[in-house]
Amino acid sequence: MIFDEIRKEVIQGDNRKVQELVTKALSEGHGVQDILQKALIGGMLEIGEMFIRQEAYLPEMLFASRAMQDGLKILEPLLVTENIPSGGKIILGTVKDDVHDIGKNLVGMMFRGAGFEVIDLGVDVSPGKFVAAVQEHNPDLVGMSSLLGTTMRYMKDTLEAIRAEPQGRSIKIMVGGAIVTPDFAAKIGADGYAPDAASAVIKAKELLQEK
Ligand code: B1M
Repeated sequence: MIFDEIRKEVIQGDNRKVQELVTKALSEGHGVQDILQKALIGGMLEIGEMFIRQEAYLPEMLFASRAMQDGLKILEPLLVTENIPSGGKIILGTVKDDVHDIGKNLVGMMFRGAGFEVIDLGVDVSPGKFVAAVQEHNPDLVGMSSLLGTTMRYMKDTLEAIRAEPQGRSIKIMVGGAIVTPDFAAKIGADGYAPDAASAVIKAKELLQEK
């Protein structure tokens, strides 16, 4: 099955083969979401499990993530076809001390595809940097991503720092990332949580309608 082959090459970190196979899967008629979820993200989850079992180490995870992101480049034009201007400005970033950006990039891609203007602050974004961006861009929504148990607390710090700004109370704040749960989001006072990139778009639209 082609999805098994893609997962295997993601784990091997062979970006050229991943791109070839993703192109082949599309030409065979497989759906974009299936290729993304079952093959590319599936491969990343598998290498994560290997990392826990100490069958893979950081360099392998890094190569796998590059291969996954190169595969994603083939899917990107197909993921962002909706492109209707929606009149919403979103600031997006991975929180302080956290460099995981595959999920955040995917969320950003989907937001752009849904017509939002996205200002991506990148990774390891401190509360102060989020606040400076809020002051500069006056967004409708701030989205934070975290994948580590050690960094999710910065979501709370960032949220509180934004809320302390004059315009901060009217900005919707949304969180996500593998470690984040709906309970955690509610506990820190976030306006929204989404488990994946597609539902992040739905949630953001809901939140912006409330504004
Ligand atoms: Co890291 N890492 N990593 N890693 N890494 C995890 C997260 C881990 C679960 C692996 C494991 O142990 N099984 C573990 C965290 C454990 C924990 O805290 N509970 C871990 C660890 C421990 C670490 C280091 C500490 C390892 C070390 O140094 N000893 C280190 C930390 C570095 C740092 O950040 N300071 C580290 C480093 C790395 C790499 C750099 C090698 C690499 C990242 C490369 C990159 O991102 N450019 C990496 C990778 C690749 C992973 C795994 C394997 C894959 C993550 C990923 O890309 N998933 C990961 C294992 C896993 O998650 N099972 C792991 C695919 C991606 C599409 O999913 O990001 O969850 P995700 O995003 C989803 C949703 O969560 C959601 O939508 C996305 C799309 O559906 N979403 C949002 C994300 N953000 C959202 C925001 C929203 C809404 C939804 O609203 C705003």
